[in-house]
Amino acid sequence: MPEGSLKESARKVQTALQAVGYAFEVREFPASTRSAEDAAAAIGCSVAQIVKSLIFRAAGSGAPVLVLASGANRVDEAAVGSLLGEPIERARADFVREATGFAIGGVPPVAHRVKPHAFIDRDLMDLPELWAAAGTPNAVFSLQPDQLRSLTDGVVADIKQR
Ligand code: 5CA
Repeated sequence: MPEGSLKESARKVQTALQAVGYAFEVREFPASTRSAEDAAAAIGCSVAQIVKSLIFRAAGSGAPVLVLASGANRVDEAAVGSLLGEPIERARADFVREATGFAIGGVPPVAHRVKPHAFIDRDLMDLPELWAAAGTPNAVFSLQPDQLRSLTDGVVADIKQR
């Protein structure tokens, strides 16, 4: 889709990706991509290939923490807290918007207002192609696991609930 026709928040993501040298194409779908299940259905990929960009709040410092999890997994918050060195808690919607500049349902892995600490679910690294949100509940882009790592400076770890 031509960049000029994207919604403002999706264009912000497209521009940020291009600025760091990636030729990713942000795609908007008529159907919702608000949840991992919605996104997988709209794209025609597996739920596991969807990158959930989840925002937590470090309990002590109040810093935003980005957890990039496979759509098929639930996050073990205690494991992330151990890696970070302080407990984390689920962020409220207003904190998500404040820290990232995006609303829940469209939070991308990149282009956040404040660059967060990032952790990547190891399961994502085994998949050839991933899809992540691109700023709105209808926008996504595809990328490879190594690109997710370099874009976010995320630490790859075992962070899923077992
Ligand atoms: N666009 C899709 C797939 S790319 C997407 O953003 N999925 S997501 O999983 O990364 O984001 C939705 C997540 O937001 C939910 O899994 C849930 O963890 C979180 N969420 C939903 N409602 C709230 C809320 N009220 N407060 C905090 N987090 C919420």
